[in-house]
Amino acid sequence: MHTRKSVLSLPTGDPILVWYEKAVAAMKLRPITNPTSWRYQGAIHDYDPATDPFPVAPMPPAAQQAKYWRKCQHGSWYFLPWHRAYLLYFEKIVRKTIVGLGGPATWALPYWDYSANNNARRLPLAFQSPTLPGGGVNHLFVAQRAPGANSNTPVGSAASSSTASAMGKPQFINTPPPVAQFGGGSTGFSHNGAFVGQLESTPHGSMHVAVGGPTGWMSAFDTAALDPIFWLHHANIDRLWTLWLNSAPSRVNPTQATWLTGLVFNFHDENGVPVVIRTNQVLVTTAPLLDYVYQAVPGVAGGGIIAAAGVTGDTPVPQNPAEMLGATSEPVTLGINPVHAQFPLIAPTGPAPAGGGLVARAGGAEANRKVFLCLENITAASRPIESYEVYVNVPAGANPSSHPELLAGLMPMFGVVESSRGDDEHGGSGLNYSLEITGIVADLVAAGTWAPATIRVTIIPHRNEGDREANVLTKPVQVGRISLYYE
Ligand SMILES: [Cu+2]
Repeated sequence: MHTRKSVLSLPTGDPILVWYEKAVAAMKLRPITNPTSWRYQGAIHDYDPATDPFPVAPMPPAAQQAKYWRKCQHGSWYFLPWHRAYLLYFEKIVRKTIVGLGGPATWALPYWDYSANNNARRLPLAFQSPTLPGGGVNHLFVAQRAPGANSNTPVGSAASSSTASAMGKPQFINTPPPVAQFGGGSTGFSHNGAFVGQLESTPHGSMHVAVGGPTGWMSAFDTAALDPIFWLHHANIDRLWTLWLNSAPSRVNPTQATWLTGLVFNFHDENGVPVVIRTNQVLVTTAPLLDYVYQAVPGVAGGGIIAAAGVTGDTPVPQNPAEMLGATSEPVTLGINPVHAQFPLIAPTGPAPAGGGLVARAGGAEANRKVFLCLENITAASRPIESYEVYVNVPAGANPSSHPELLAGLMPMFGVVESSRGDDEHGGSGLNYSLEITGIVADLVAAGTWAPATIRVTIIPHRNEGDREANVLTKPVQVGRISLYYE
């Protein structure tokens, strides 16, 4: 059994990182026509000849590219199982490469738990320097990252690394019409798609852009996996899936056959041989094919080896149908300055969580009603800023940043350009987020400041704490519609 360890627990010069660097260097030397090469592995996630940092001929045949490249699953319930399979074969390729170089067959991918504390958001030191301690090129270094990322500044913010919202979701599958749950919505093949699940949004998307900044590789689908930190980031996301399942008996994976076996994932194994794998084959990480567990950070609750809980079972049905109480009537264009969108709300026909309902949340039919803000069809023609912060009912004239209690959440711009393009692999409808604001509305009701007939949404750029002055938004982002739902 292989153990994926926390990179935070590895001392400088630990063999896990030393051998990872050597393997990345070796994989970079392989031509892109070799499925075990660094660039081929990156192209499996996404590939765009227009943004390829190293365009060179020859390329793999078009039919091979069509079958294996540009297959990352986003905005979908396939997000977690597809990326688990992607990491699995990548790890096997790296391990075989390491063994070929004389390294240990016990090697396993480390994970980056950036949520552990504020210092944990510093990029691991082994990735920051362009040169190795003994001289020579460090192949874990990438220049195309957020300002400060390679000079030991914590990337992102406490908000962008927070797992609280994702881990608090009771269900895996997004609830219709647009309520984000843990794992994403029921879709077909989805290079980008419908509403993301909460884990895919934050911390996944928000930490992608925290590392990549406005223009770096980690901020776009087609370059993200070229950064060696990508794989440690996704190992952490994969670990959080297991932690979520282990956190309560009621937290279970979907049972639908379409999720379990309906989509075939095509990869190459460590020998460059084509393999086919489906969701139902990656649900238990201790199964012979996967053969790994996660090691928790010592001293953290639940410390010790984390074995996979491949739990599958029925998910509870929401008690109330969702109702839309209001929406913007025109698209909203985001910029560098705060943008406000105010729209009227009708009274709900079902039990009301707002007004009297939320006050009585402790019991009765209203107890389970929740309030969601949905932001749909978020598009941009070129790369904008990392993320936006969405606030509810900030008092007129006030600085939103000084009202963290009114922060509904983040809208990471990871993949916004790719998902705005209307080509064969991309829907063209942009990103879609839903943010739960039940707690904010309840607090406003309790304070007597909630006006049930209107809501005012304020959206401002969110930047890495370390480079607030360095990044300036230059490209506009459009939000097709903002709406409020009671579930
Ligand atoms: Cu990702």
